[in-house]
Amino acid sequence: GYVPSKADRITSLVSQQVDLAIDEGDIILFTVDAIEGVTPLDREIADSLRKNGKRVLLVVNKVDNEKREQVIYDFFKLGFERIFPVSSIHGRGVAELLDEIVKLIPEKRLEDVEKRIKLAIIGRPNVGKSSFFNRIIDEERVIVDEKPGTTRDAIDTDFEFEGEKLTIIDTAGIRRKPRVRTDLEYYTIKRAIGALLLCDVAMVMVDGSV
Ligand SMILES: Nc1nc2c(ncn2[C@@H]2O[C@H](COP(=O)(O)OP(=O)(O)OP(=O)(O)O)[C@@H](O)[C@H]2O)c(=O)[nH]1
Ligand SMILES: [Mg+2]
Repeated sequence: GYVPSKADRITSLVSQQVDLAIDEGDIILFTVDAIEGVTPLDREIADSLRKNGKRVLLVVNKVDNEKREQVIYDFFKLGFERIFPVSSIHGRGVAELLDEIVKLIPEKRLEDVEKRIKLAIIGRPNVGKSSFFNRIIDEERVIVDEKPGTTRDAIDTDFEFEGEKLTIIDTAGIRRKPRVRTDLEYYTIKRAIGALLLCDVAMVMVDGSV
């Protein structure tokens, strides 16, 4: 039979985390690091994102000055049509990105006017996802509430931009070797609780042999 190689297993762990993280959002903000450049893990994440049909915007963070604009072209390697250079520290490019996000919304809103569009920030550790999250909510501070994730640092915050109701979600950094017990379990448990809240009858199954 088919024996997955170590490389396959590593890839699937990455795509597993990508799938779980993107499930959280309607629009995915795939964040990469201009100082580090394109890394193999960025490529893996990009490949996993392509397999999924969600709308993805490539955000190149840490573009703090014009000089650094020159390195962003390298990120076209990741296969996205457009690149959004931002600096979470200085705030460069953030308004342009939010404008683009708002442009993507109308189609969705026709279906359900009350639906909040969820933006999920995903990417490998240390690219500046949390800094980017903070920058967005600081700039557009019409925050309704902030919900910390259980044990993970996954946090979502409601905010408004140009009259649009949005939610932004900071997710755990995607790793080659996820901290399975925390990163993956967080989403699994969250989903199980979600199902429990939606159902009318919950069946509890126990192991009679113990
Ligand atoms: N120069 C520069 N550094 C930045 C920028 N944004 C974030 N950083 C730095 O990048 C480092 C990581 O930032 P975080 O926001 O914690 O990164 P993260 O992606 O949330 O990391 P994980 O939560 O571990 O996945 C910190 O030292 C930040 O100060 C930026 O726009 N420019
Ligand atoms: Mg973070």
